[in-house]
Amino acid sequence: TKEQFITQFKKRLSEKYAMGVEDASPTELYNTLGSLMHSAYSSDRHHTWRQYLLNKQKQAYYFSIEFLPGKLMASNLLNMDWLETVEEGLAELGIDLADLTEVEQDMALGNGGLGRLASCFMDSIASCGLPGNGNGIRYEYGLFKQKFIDGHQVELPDDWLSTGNVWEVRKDSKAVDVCFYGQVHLEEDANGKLKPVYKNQQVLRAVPYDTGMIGYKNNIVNNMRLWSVEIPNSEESKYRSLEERRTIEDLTAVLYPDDSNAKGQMTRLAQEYFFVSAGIQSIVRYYHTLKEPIHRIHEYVAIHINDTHPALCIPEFMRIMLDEEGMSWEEAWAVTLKVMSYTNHTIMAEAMEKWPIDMLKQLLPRIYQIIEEIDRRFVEETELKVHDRSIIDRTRIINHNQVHMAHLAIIGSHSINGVAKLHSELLKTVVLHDFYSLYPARFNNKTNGIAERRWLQLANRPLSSVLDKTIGTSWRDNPEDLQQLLNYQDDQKVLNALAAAKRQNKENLAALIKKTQDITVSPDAIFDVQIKRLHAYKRQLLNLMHIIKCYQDIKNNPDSEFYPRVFIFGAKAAPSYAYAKTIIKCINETANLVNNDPDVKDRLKIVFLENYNVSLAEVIIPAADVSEQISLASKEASGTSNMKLMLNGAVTIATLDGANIEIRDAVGEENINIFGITEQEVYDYYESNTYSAVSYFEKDPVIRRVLEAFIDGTIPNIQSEGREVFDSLIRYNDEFFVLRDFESYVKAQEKITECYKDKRKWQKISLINIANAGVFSADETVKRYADDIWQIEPVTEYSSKKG
Ligand code: TH1
Repeated sequence: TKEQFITQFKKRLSEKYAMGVEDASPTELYNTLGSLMHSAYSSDRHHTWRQYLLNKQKQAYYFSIEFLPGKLMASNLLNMDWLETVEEGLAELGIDLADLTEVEQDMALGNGGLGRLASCFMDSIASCGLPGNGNGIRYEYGLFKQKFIDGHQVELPDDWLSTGNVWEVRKDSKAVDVCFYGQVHLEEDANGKLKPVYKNQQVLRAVPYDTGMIGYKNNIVNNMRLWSVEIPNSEESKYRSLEERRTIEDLTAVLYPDDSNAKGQMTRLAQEYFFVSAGIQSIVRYYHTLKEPIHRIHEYVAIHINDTHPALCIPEFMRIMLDEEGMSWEEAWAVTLKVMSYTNHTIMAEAMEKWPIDMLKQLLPRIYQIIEEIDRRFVEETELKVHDRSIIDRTRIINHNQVHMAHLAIIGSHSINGVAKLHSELLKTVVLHDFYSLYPARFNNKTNGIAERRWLQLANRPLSSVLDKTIGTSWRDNPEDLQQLLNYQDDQKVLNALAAAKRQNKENLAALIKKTQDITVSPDAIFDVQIKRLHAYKRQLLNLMHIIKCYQDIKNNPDSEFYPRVFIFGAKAAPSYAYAKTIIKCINETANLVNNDPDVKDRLKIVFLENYNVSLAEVIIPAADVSEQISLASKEASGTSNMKLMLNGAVTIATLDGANIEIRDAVGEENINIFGITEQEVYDYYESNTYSAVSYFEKDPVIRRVLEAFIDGTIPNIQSEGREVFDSLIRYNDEFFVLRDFESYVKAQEKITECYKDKRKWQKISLINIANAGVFSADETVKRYADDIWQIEPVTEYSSKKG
């Protein structure tokens, strides 16, 4: 109760800081609340763990080199069913919960969609009562903080642990050793079995930090285990200089900020092996406590490989089965295949991870031997199956002095899935077609999903309360119940209430924009939002070109009617991705020009919010009117901001790419704005080699005028950047067909403006989007993973109540 909470809170504050509420800072109050919550869910956590152990339940382990939870306090309070009580209790003490959550640093151990998906899954797995855990790296520095200086992106370190972390628990007793480098050879042991003998290995200690993943009002608390590197006591004498120690500690120091762009670096490879080896060792160690025979481990353990970064799970698991558990190759391979499953998240060629043989051999000599043997057997086996030998060349793991990680992941997994229907189809028919012909039964689709509790209940309180009043509260437990909203699509009172909630969120975002960027925007304008990593294929440039066209239209005809719009961007560029940074500079300079031009009369505003992250997304998404999902068809595997924006009532403008197609199917053609060429047309262009960007420049005066603005000084301060953009389109023939799609994009934008002017029509479309967003709940997605891939089951009612 509220009274109990107040008593406990004051007591804890006094114990921790010897202070009263009046003297404590927000940080001290935050830490006090966090510590109180931690004590409260710890018994559930222990109990959940005991249940899994006693029931010997099969558990899934989600291996991901990225997790992007954002802030945990509010979502933990919600899931613990403490939110209201704590808010009221704190209010009584004169404290605003929002001031405390403000103190929390975003946990940003991921780049974008892939890492955020992993965290949405962690929430949903626990909320569905499923036995599943995360395994990853505890980076000391998360994704860089982005600043704009003269319109350029500048990266600053994200020292997120400097203020402590109330949610994690260091588990010294669960630490394991991970070995690198050295030499290895095989020797026969007493039983005539070949065993590896190592020389000159580097031994590092992996220390786990566990964070409870709290289920939604179900008393289940799963675990996200993140590993940190240390120098083992036994090795202390070896690393005497500060520099030597530093190179070791670097292993878990920073997250690689490359989104879908593999980077050939030893530290990255060592990171991959480090968390894979530590995770698998701790799983096998736990398995032995069950006292079940090792050849049945697949009945108790499922390991999921999130993109190829953890693909070394396969040879590492083999290594332990062979070298430590004494299995034969055939036995070890049989269980490995049953344990492992893999998700592919992109078809972009440059994201296909490959490592030079020499690097792998040097860093992980035993693992390399095992990969060689997997490859040898794959070739031997496949030769018997196929007529056309060239297929082997295209599918084997080791080729052209490189180890192909996707091939390793596919050959060693019983399930391979894409993340949206179109993406999974393209895997089968194009990108992984050879593998599909070898192993058709392994391929399946699991369309991504989102943690709807965070993205609606927590992020959008005004909308949540309208929903409660209109359709009751069952949607909070069962997002599919949002469908009931469809009964009110012609109810003007409900439509008005939804519009009022949107208005409140827009005012909130407008205030944030004023505070952080000192730009005044009107909530009467259309809020048009594109939030995602900056990447050429995502085509922020297409958006910018349309904005420039609007600006030129206004300049040419200052008194013509132009419906006010605010174009809002949030995006980080990989620090090494020069072209992406160029686009950022161009958007920022265009913003400077447009926002300060008196002719515009505030009808057009451009806001590029700095440092886009989960917390900022929670403010932007509820305020969006228009959702920009404009990647070149076939390039965006799924997208997930598309789902979050739809759930919050934004109307989508989209190409037929990724999950946009499934959004269209859910809302109907009339309630989404589709434009642009299809994936088939993209492939036709590749095949016929007939695309000519310059012809659009020559024949379309609008395109010509817009592109000239990049190089003729219209937009100031982008001499080199404007030229670079211009050349990318005209000289290098526009790799992502921006000019091809421009005209249909402009038409779709004009349709949006017309539609928005008809308030009632717009509100109805917005309602239909909210009502149909339930299908994208990550709860449903993880249940499909659980049933089809992991074969894990929820804790039973009976055993979960015991205790
Ligand atoms: C993203 C995809 O680009 C996006 O379409 C998808 O919705 C999301 O994953 C979740 O499935 C990817 N992020 C990365 C990051 C790295 C490498 C590949 C991908 S694909 C580092």
